[in-house]
Amino acid sequence: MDLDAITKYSALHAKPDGLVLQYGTAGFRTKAEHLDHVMFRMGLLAVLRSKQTKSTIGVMVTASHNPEEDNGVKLVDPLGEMLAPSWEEHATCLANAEEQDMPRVLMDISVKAAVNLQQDAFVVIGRDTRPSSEKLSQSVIDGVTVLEGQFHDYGLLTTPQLHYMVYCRNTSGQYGKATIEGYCQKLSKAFTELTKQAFCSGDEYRSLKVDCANGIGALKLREMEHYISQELSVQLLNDGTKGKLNHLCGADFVKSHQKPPQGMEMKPNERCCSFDGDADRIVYYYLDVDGHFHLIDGDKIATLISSFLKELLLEIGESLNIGVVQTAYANGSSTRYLEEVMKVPVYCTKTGVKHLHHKAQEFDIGVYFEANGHGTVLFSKAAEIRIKQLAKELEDKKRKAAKMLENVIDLFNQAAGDAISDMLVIEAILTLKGLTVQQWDALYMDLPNRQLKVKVADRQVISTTDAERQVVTPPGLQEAINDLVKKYKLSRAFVRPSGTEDIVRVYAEADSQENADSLAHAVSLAVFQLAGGVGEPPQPVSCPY
Ligand code: NG1
Ligand code: ZN
Repeated sequence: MDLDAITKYSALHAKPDGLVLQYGTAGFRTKAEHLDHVMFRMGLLAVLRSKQTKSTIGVMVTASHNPEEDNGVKLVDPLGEMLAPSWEEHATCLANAEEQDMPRVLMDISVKAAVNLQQDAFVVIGRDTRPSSEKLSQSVIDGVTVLEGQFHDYGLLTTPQLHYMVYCRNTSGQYGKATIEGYCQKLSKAFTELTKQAFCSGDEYRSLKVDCANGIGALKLREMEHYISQELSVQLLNDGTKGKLNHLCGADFVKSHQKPPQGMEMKPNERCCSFDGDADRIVYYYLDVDGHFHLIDGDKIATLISSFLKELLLEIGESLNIGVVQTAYANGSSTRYLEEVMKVPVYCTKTGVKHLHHKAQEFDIGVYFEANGHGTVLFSKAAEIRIKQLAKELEDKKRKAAKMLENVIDLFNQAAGDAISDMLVIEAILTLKGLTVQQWDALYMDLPNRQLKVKVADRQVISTTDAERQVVTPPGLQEAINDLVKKYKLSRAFVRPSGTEDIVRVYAEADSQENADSLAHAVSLAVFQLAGGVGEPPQPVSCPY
C-alpha cells in the first residue's frame, strides 16, 4: 500500500473535522455536501473487500427515496448481497477516522480482515440521477485508483441493476450478462415467455402507468420498454424531465401519505404504480369509481406472488417448501391471510432487506417483501435445478406449470428487490390469472394504520427484541404501549429507532383510521415522555401531512 499516495489523494477529499457518520441499514446517507470523503474512502474499502473476497465488489451512489439534496453510498458484496456486518464496522471506522489517522485505520482493517494486499481487485460502480451523484462517484473512483484497483463505471444504474451486475460477474456470466443489454434481455425473455401462456393473450392489450419518482427508474424503464412493448405498454410519469427527485412522488411518498403522486392522472380502476428514487421499491394503486384511493403495498404484492407460486407447485405436484418473510410493518391482515387462508408459513425479521434476504434463503422458495414495496423471491439452487429438470421431464399441463416457474426464476432479480423486475412479474401474474387490480386488492382488507416519527435526544436509548416488536429499554415504555393497545380493537403498536434517519418510528394499527391515528399519537407521546423527546410534544394526527 502506498501510504504517501493515499495521504496525498485523501487530502483532496478531506474529511470535515468532527463529522461522525454511521454505516446504517442502507449504507451512509446524509446531505450530499458532507459525503465527498466518505465516497473516496468507500472506494478504498471496496478495493480491500474485493482483495479479501477475491471477487468483484459493487459501490452504489444513491440516497434512494430520500430528498434530492441527500446522497449516500453502499457496498455490494460478491453475490449481490449487502455488505457483511463486520465490514459495516470497518466502513464506519474508516469513514469517521480523522484525516491524519485514515491511512493507519486503513492498514488496521487490512490486518484485521487478513486482506492479501497482493491480490487483484475489481470494483463496479453505479449511480442514480441526483445532481451530486456524478462528482461523488468520481470520488469513489479516485479511492479505487489510488489503491490500484481495477474498476468499471456503469454510470447511471438502478440500485438493483448494480446488484445484478455484481452477481453476474461473480458467477462467470451464468446468471446473465453483466450489461444493461444482458439485464433487459434476461428479464424481457422470461416475461414474454411467461405471458405467452395466458389464455387471453393478445385479446387485451395491457397498459400501465408508472410514476418514476423523477429518478433513474424512468431512464432504465425506457431502455426496457422496447424489449417488452409487444406485451405491455408502459406510460412513464414523473420521468425526471420536469419535477424534482422524490418530491411529492415516488413509492415512499405514495405509501406514507396514502395518496396518488403529483402528476398522475388516474381514471377509475386504472392500474398505476410508483417506483422510488433508485427503483428498488414498487407499490401499486388505483382509484375506485367513487374516487377513493386504494394502495396495494408490498404485503399484497407478496400475497399475489406467493399464491401464484403455490398454485404452480400444486400443479406440478412437487413439495418444495415456500416461506414468506415480512417485518413488523406488515399489515396484520396480510399476515393473517397468508397464514390462515393461504396456509403459508410467515416469518418476521428486523427491518432492513438484509435481514429479510437472509431469512428467505432458508427456503426452497423464499418470498420477501417490506410493506414499503422492497422485495423479491429467492429460489434455492436445488429448487432451481429441480424445476428446470421437471420442465423437461413432465408432460402437458404439468410441464407448462414447470416452464412457467422456470420463467419466474429468471424474471425475479435474485440479487436484490427490483422495481422493474417485480413490476414485470406482477403484470405477468395479473395477465395469467385474468385479475383486475380491484380483484387483486380484494384478496383481503388492510387494517387502518398510521406511521409517525418522534424526535428524541438519542434514539439509541430505545432497544428492542422479538424482531423489533417489543421494547426492552427504556424501562416502562413497553408496559405503556401494552396499556394503550388494550384500549382499541384489532390493535397493535410498536416503536423502533430508525436505521436511516435520526428519529424514532411509531407504528399503530386498529379497527378504524381514527383509532389507528389516536393510538399512534398516544404511543408517540409515551415515546416522547419516556425516551427523551426533544422539541414540541407530538400533536394529535388530524391532518398529519
Ligand atoms: P428505517 O429508517 O430503519 O425505518 C427505512 C425503511 C426500511 C428500509 C430502509 C432502507 C420503513 C419503515 N423503513 O428504514 O424498510 O427500506 O429505510 O432504505 O419503511
Ligand atoms: Zn430505494
